[in-house]
Amino acid sequence: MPCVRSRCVTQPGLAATGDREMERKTVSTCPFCGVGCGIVVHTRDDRITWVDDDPANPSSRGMLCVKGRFGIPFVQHPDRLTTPLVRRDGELQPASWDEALDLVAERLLDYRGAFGSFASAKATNEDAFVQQKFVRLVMGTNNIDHCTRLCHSPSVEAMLVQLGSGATSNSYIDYEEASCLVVVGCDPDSNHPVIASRMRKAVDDHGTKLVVVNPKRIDLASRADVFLQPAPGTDVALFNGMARAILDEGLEDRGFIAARTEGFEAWRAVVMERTVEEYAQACGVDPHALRLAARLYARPPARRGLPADERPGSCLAWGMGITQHTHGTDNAHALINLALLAGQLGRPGCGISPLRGQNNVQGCGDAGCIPDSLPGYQPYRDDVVARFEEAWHAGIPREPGIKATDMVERIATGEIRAMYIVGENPLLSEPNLAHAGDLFRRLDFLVVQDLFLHETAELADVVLPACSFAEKDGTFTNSERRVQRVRQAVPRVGQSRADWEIICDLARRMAPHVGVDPGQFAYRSAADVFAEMARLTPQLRGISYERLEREGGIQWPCPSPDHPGTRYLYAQSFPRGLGKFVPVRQAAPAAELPDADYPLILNTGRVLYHWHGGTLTRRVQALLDQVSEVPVTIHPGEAERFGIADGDEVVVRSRRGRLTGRAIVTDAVRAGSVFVPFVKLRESAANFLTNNAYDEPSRIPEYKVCAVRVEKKRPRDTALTGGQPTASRDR
Ligand SMILES: Nc1nc2c(c(=O)[nH]1)N[C@H]1C(S)=C(S)[C@@H](COP(=O)(O)OP(=O)(O)OC[C@H]3O[C@@H](n4cnc5c(=O)[nH]c(N)nc54)[C@H](O)[C@@H]3O)O[C@H]1N2
Ligand SMILES: Nc1nc2c(c(=O)[nH]1)N[C@H]1C(S)=C(S)[C@@H](COP(=O)(O)OP(=O)(O)OC[C@H]3O[C@@H](n4cnc5c(=O)[nH]c(N)nc54)[C@H](O)[C@@H]3O)O[C@H]1N2
Ligand code: SF4
Ligand SMILES: [Mo]
Repeated sequence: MPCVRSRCVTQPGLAATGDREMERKTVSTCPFCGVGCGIVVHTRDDRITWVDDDPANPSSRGMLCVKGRFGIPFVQHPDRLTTPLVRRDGELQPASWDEALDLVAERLLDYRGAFGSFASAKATNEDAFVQQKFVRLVMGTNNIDHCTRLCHSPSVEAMLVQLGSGATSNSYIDYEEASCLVVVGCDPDSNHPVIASRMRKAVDDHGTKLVVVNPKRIDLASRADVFLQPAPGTDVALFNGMARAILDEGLEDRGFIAARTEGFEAWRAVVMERTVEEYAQACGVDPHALRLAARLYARPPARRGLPADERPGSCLAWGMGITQHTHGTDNAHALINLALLAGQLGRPGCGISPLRGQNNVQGCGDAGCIPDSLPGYQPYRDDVVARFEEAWHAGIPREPGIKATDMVERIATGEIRAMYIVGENPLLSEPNLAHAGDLFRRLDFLVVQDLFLHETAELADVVLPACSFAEKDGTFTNSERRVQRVRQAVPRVGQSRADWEIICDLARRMAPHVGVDPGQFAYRSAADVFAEMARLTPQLRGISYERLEREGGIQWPCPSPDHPGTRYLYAQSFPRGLGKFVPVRQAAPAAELPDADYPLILNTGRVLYHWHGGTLTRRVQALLDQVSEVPVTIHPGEAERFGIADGDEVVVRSRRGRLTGRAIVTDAVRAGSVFVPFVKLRESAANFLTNNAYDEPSRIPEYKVCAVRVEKKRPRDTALTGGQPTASRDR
């Protein structure tokens, strides 16, 4: 079976056994990224022996990347939490489930009103649905959020305003059927490898045109017809420039604009304020290349094999390079304006894709783990709230809750005094970790529910052991809105339990004290939970476990049991009616820019072999072997300026902290910047350096730009990592 990219690794701990007949096989879904590849988990004597692809899965079509194929040994790693832990005499010590849950129930009852919860985009839809029900019904608050806040919240914000829905509009098959792909601020080869593979197939087999926009020369750029390498934080200028070029050459889709949109003239007036040359200069790209990119997107030449009567389509895909800025929502508006201008929505082979990150970040939002709406993005409107209250036989709050990044900041004001964190590790994933750590330490009461005792769990008052995707039944929803089954393949590790079961047990203990019927948390199975979620969520109403069993994954919206599911959205109209142009002007590129003391821009992101802070992938030897130190990628010009050679151990410092890593000198990064993934290796982690400055509408942190300096590590710089400011003048 093909392994995406040829970078396969050997698999200690998952060595294939000779006699395959003795093995059991369980069809499930990859627990890493939002592509949602189908996997087959092979087990023998209750141990996972091997993971293979699922050729029948329509999202992955027999492909897997290195993490799906070789990254699963974290499931049965000896570090897994096996019992609840309760802090006694300052130490986390093993406790029974009854002791731990009684304590959590008793303490949380005191904090209704000053409570917040993070849900997990790694856990299932069923886990997420039960958690938001607990927070709303038992804790009486809408203070629930998850990592979407750190991820695509600006995209969702912009799409809701302009279109009325926050999901990817198309499917992976549309990338293969497109005549042009525009890939912006993301690195699919490392972060969505199977999507990258499908995009390469389009380019190689069908002659699809490719435009890549990224300050870093990512691998996919080698296949691009146009590669634009803008200065970080200047995407509004770049996309307004493309829009201006389309208008100058009359390539806009006038029929689409007239029939399907509003606000065109006001938006056009703003775009016309500058010329293509001025826009190109503002973002540091060649104006001819900008014009060419605009032509390819608006009117691509038909790809090979396209029926003569079909209009060639363009897909726009983007990632964190767009969103993780103090003007992330403006960036997303600029992209959606472009799609409306060119009419590249609502047909096969076109559409817009904010590439979703975590395996179930789509589903966690769909299930209602966001502060500003109920399951299915339903607003806190009287009729909607009444429907939930009728189903749940008790009142729920109508005030929007506090967003994740604000919950952390509002620990300082006492608005948040207790937190329940499920399957997230904010003390590696939030920006400015020294600051975040100070805040988390000020909580009165912290519960963490996870597979491992990670950095955040170490501060908790109670730690609850959750079981992984391989030990439970459920569903994940991937980046193309496909709801897919997750099936138990191995027995649970230790006393760990599924997240939804733990929360139900806790909720039943607390319910009688807050006027809620404990029967509301008495589900018999994951299927039971899904059935309730589908009943209350219009776009999932037609999906059931029976159908998923029979038909495989189904793409929402699927409003009725006989509906086949939806490949692409917006064929006839947008959920808000007309698509809305929103004028945006380029703001200052970032909150903190280079100066004499910190002359470089730090761009943070990911590498193929690691997952976020590394809680999972540091425990997979085969992946750790590939990348075991923090790579610091630096431009040759800067390397020379700061006396750094390829392979040197280097120290990177910002006003907030420092890390030690290994230099990779390459002109793939833009002059003036360094790229560091945010995985923690050898105690070094990029988020000690990043800036807790936020985009106003979405409250996403500016992970993609802050000012740093880099120097070769000197012998006396031992164990340089952490969050202390590095020079007295910085204090
Ligand atoms: N291997 C692996 N895969 C993952 C993950 C992982 O941790 N490891 N995480 C998953 C998750 S949750 C997510 S959200 C996705 C993220 O997937 P991506 O969005 O691909 O994530 P990043 O690595 O953050 O890459 C963002 C890209 O933006 C570029 N960039 C930086 N600044 C700018 C800018 O100002 N403008 C533009 N146009 N580009 C810019 C960077 O150079 C980088 O290539 O990956 C998912 N997949
Ligand atoms: N500098 C910088 N920082 C970033 C980013 C960046 O690009 N740059 N990207 C941001 C983005 S896009 C994201 S999404 C966040 C990610 O931030 P997090 O979500 O905090 O990161 P993960 O390490 O994926 O955390 C997932 C946790 O879930 C646990 N887990 C796995 N399965 C289960 C389960 O079934 N149940 C339970 N209870 N736990 C489970 C794992 O052990 C792990 O601890 O980081 C953000 N931080
Ligand atoms: S592309 Fe994503 S979903 Fe597919 S195998 Fe890799 S990590 Fe898993
Ligand atoms: Mo993400």
